[in-house]
Amino acid sequence: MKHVVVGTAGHIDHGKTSLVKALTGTDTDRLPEEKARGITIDLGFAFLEEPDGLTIEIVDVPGHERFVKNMLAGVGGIDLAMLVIAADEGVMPQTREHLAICSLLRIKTGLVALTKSDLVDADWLELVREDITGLTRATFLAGGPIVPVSAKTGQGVDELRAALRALASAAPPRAADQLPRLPIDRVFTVKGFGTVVTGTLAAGALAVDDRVEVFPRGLTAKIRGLQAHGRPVERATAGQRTAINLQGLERAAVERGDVVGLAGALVTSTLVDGTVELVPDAARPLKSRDRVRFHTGTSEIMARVLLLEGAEVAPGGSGLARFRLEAPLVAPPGDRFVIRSYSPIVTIGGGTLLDVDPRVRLKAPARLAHLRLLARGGPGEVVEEHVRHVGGAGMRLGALAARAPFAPARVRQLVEELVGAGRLLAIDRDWFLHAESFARLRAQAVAALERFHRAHPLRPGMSREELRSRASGADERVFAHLLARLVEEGTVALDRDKVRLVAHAIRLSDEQQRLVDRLEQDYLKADASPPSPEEALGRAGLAGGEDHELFQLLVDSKKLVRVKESLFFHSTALDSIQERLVAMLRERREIGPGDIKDLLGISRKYAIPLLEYFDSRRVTQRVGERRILRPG
Ligand SMILES: Nc1nc2c(ncn2[C@@H]2O[C@H](COP(=O)(O)OP(=O)(O)OP(=O)(O)O)[C@@H](O)[C@H]2O)c(=O)[nH]1
Ligand SMILES: [Mg+2]
Repeated sequence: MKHVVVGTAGHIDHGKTSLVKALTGTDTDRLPEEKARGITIDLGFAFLEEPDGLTIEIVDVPGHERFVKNMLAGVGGIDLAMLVIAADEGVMPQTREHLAICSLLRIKTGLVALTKSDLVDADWLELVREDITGLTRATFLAGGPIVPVSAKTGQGVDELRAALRALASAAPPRAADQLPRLPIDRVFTVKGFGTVVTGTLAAGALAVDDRVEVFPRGLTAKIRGLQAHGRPVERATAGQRTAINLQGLERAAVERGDVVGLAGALVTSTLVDGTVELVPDAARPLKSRDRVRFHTGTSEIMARVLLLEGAEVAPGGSGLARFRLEAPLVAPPGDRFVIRSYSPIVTIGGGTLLDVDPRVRLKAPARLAHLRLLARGGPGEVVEEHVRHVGGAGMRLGALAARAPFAPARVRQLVEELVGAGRLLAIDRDWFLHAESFARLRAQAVAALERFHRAHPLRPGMSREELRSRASGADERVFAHLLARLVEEGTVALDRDKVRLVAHAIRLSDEQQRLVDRLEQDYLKADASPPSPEEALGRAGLAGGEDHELFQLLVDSKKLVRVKESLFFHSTALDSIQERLVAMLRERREIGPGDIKDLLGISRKYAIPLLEYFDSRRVTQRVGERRILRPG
């Protein structure tokens, strides 16, 4: 089963709708106003089912210059163009504009239907044919079929159908493995069913019961039913005209231009970067700050241009540009867009989306390098560039798939290759960091540790949390990964929550060593009645409290143990106190605070904190006011 979408194009009244009717039997002008005025206003849809499983979907567009906006919504999703030119009038303004639009959208193939041929003679037909050859010379229609036809007499209709079939058969099939995306072109309600949206499924596949989202509105819904050509189907694939019945969604909440995709899968953005090119016959150059109408898919959004490579783009020229959109855009990278000037409303150019979620603050040269790589790089380079671009935060696979112009499975494959080549680093199964970002984080961490050691030569290391915020503010998972790597390679050592460079060693001057020894001796001698840090430091001729770096040195090396608040004991003293306490408890089974006072010859000031300390160390257990040895 292959679906190929054909879009009509051409000047008003040149016979597009009549030709679609002659080909398919369907009158695509449905609106009463269309019937009354004899012109097409909005998109119409018909199809041809060929015996070999080929379906040719036809989107009929209006030719009136006031409805080019609708025409753009229709041709956004087509595979081939049928440019309809009336033989009696020949090439007219919208013939040119529609052809330019199809060219800007990079439609690859198509033909010219030289219609109303019943109204002219053979000589005239030949003249018009020459004109058309001139018109299409440098376009995708160059050398393509020009089929004289008449919707009135039926002459040439079979030849036209055959030519369409040949082109459709040769058109490359659309990839069904891409993220599904259906730009909505119509919304209506069906009694008893609720909201139905229709559009051409631009990529991927959708199935009944899929959880979808209407972007950019953030509305989620379940697909209750799918229809193609008025028949229910379980699954719709790229290229198919599809009607989706959305469960639990208000009709009023959805509009043409919105996009149906899998919940959470697509990027919504008001800032996009891409290439831009101007049609050769544009009336004036494109300048930064110009306000334009930006068309992709079925949407039209007002936007301001910011040119990134010079002050202006001349007619026929091109460059890189940023568009600041006045409403959120939902379009995949790689998509083509068309721009029309704000006033007069004429098509002036188009381009390719390169980055649909660009970083706002980035120096101009870096931004240009980034976009040039996205424009010209191979698939692996493009994927790598996206991950490199986000820096130390790394990127989730889902986010990457929405920002890179490849199918999700292909993105995963490319990422895995890059991990294998050491260009990317896997934080987990679907979270990746660029090797350069990782190297930068690593350098920041090492530099922060060096600075810390220089500023605090007597401290054993930096707190892990402080390092994380100083070094980069890296995400906890990324930071854990970084630390593990640094430990593994032998650069840093981790002692509980303290991180230090392995190369760092505490070196004391003779004087510092003498003072530390003196402090330690003081605590050793004091045994079970230790001084306060202030007292001990004072006796050594130093000012300060427990934060004093020489004092901390004894705490860090575990020679002094904090029993409570600023009450420290020498560890040797504490061991001996514990031994004596345990011995006494073995003998007496239970003791009160007075007993320990007597045992150690200390005041209540020390006795109570010591007992609580041993309780917390699970040596003793409190029973009322008394202690017993903790069983086990
Ligand atoms: N003699 C003759 N008249 C035709 C032919 N095809 C269309 N017409 C007439 O041309 C007029 C316009 O035809 P449409 O098919 O509505 O033209 P259109 O291109 O769809 O017009 P828009 O959608 O408004 O741009 C109608 O009056 C048709 O009857 C043809 O092959 N021969
Ligand atoms: Mg029409």
